[in-house]
This record gives sequence, structure tokens and C-alpha cells, in this order.
Amino acid sequence: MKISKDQLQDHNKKGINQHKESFDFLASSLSKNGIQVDEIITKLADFQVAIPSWALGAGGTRFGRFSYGGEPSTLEEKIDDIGVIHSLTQTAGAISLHIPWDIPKDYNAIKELAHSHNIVFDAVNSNTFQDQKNAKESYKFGSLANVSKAVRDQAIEHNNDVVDIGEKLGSKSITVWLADGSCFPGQNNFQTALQNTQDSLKEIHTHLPNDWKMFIEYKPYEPNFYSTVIQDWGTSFMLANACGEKAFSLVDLGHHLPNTNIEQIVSTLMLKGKLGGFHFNDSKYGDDDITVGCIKPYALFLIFNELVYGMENNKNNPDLAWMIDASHNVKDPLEDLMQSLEAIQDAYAKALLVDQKLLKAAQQDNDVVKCQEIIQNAYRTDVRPLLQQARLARGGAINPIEMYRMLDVRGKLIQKRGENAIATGL
Ligand code: LRH
Ligand code: MN
Repeated sequence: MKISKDQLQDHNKKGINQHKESFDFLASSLSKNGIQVDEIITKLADFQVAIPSWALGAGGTRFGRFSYGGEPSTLEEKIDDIGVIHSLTQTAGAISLHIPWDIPKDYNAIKELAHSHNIVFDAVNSNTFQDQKNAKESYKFGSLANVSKAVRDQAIEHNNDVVDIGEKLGSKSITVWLADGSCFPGQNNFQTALQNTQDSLKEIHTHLPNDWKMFIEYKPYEPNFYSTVIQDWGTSFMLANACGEKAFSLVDLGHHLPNTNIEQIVSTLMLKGKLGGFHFNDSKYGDDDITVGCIKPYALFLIFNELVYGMENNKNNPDLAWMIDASHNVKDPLEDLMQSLEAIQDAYAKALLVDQKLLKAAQQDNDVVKCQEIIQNAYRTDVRPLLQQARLARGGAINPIEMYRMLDVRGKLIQKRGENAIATGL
């Protein structure tokens, strides 16, 4: 389903006056404080987030899955659905594939289709947490960490194959997340598991093309419930350093034990030049993979505050990969993703309002209250007119979800694909 420029202009006509009013008011008060509003609009418009190919259908849990109707059951349909989100938000210009869930059959056709939607291929994800049909070796007791060399070799070969698939699509990075670990004390020798993992990752790192990156994603638990080999940022950082200059740490917001100071982890990884990117989502308890900013919006803002400082001061850290990693149990996946995109843009815009020089000076003076006032003033600014202006600047919708519903996109998808179409993924 394609949304035309005319449909967008028609929709925007209704809200343009109210938008102009709120934007002009905000822009004039920000300019009075010396803020370069045009620069912020450009940064927001250039900020593209990759949509996970595994999160375009209804997710589920072991307790059940409730289909959403009109789900994409092919990679082509998934790219079309991301095309809908991108034409409305103008900030979803990339897709992140999970292999083997989404192996392209016709690479040129897939690339052409993505190009027709202004979508590029971001990081590809390997999968050594499930056994594939007629696979010789099983990952039941781990993959890159497995005590069996045959299993480790199979997993290394899979990751190299994923890199080759990504290369054909124009992707420039691979994300490696390992479920490897143990469910009971005594089950694993921690040192053997970590050493095997390090040696295996080094082999994959060696296979990477020169201009590629490998993102090492950490997670404290699930599906293993006693130990996970790559359990935290420190282990991921250590492995990235052991592998070499093309390896970086990937921060999935849901992969932290309660009350972890994620913004401090982000600032440390940036200072050391080893922050590769993000899997954005939110959570209240575990790896809930729910809508970005729906539980802890202030924490997300504090993370972007460190990112804005780091992007200004840590030139040794490469450009970051921005990806969503969420699962939708009760909401329309496309509406949920558009809400997540809005929350990410909102946190970034607020962080761009922080006067980093003024903050650094107040920190130098140990003026604690002033430090708080500087960041909280930014956080308490309603930046929605800036997000709308950035979307309008690139031909998007003033209100993406309102337009999505006005066009009854889900209804049309159900008509075309039926109620029971199932999307591959989680
Ligand atoms: C693991 C994870 C990883 C993906 C998977 C879909 O929890 O975050 O990034 O491979 O979700
Ligand atoms: Mn993830």
C-alpha cells in the first residue's frame, strides 16, 4: 500500500494552521534563548531509525499470541508496511533483517522495492538461538560458546553467511546476540564459555568486509535463567576490544537489570569509542520489548542527553546505528512503531535543547540545582511542533497515526491479506 503526496497534502491541510501557530510560538521563544531551531529541525529530519523485520506482526508470549489481521507474511509485504510508516513519519528510512526469518529470494527485486520506499538495509541479525530444520548441530546448549567445536563452527559459519547476505543488500553491519548461558549453577564452566565465545567472535570479525561493523548485543538473562555468557555491557565491551576495531557494543534498552543507569553506560562506551548502536524499546520489569518511552521517558531523555554530548565530544566513536527492537502483543504493530518513533524523536529534540556548555559550567561550579534546572527545562519543553516541522520538511504527515487511521490502512491490509496472515518473527 503506497500513500501518495496528494493524500498527505490533503491531510496536512487540516492541521497546518494550528501547527504553524504552535511552531512559530515555540521557535521564537527558543531563538530568543540563542537556540538554532533550523539546525534542530535538520537533525531531527536526518535522524533515521531502522525498523526490525521481526516486529511487523503481532508478537506473543508463551501464554499466547493474538493475530492482528493483515499481517505481512513475506519480506516484500514487510518492506511495504515499513514504506507506509516511513511515508507518514519520514523517520523510518531503514529495515533491519533477521536471518533466517527474512532471507530474500530475489535480491535485486528486494533492493528495488526498498529503494522505491526510500528504505535502506541497516544491520542484519544472526540467529543462533533457534535450531533450523535439518541443521546438523543443535544450539540447545549454546552456539559460539558451546563446548562442542562442531557446534561453534556451525554458528560461526551462520554468522559469516549472514554477513554475505547483508553485503548483497548493501548493509554495513551485523548484530550478534547470543542466548548462550546456563539455567543452573554448575551447568557451565564460565571461563570456557567466555573463551569459546571470544575466539568465535574473533573468527567472525576476521570475516567482516573492511567497511563493516559487528555489534555485540548483551543481555542479563532469558532464555537462560542462571547465567548468560554476554550478560552485561562490560563483557560486551571486553569482547569488542578483544575482537578489534570493527567490533562495538550494542545497547538494547530492555537488557538491563532494574534501576541500571543506562545513560552512564552509554557515556562510558562513547568515551571509549566502542558504542555501536541501540535497540530502542521500553520495559517495566524484564525484557518487555514494549513501546519506546511508554514507561521511562525521562530515562530515555537522559540517554539522549549523553548521546548529544558524546556526538559532540567523542569523535573517536563511529556514527551510531539506531534501531527499534519491540514486540506488539495488544496494539496494531504499525501504530505501535509510529508511537516508538515519536518517542525517540521527542527525547532527541529535548536533548538538543540542553545548553551543554552552560551545563558543563554549572557542573564545574558543583551548582547541583542549576545543573538539574538546565536539563529539566529542556525535558519540560513541549517539542512536538519541532517534530511536526521536521516531518513536514520531508513531506511527511503532521499527525501520522491520525492519518493512518483516516486512511484505514489496517482495514485495507486485512482486505488484501486476510485476518489470519502470520508474520515471521517473534
Ligand atoms: C534478544 C533480542 C535480540 C534479537 C531478538 C529478536 O532479546 O533483543 O536483539 O535478536 O531480541
Ligand atoms: Mn535486541
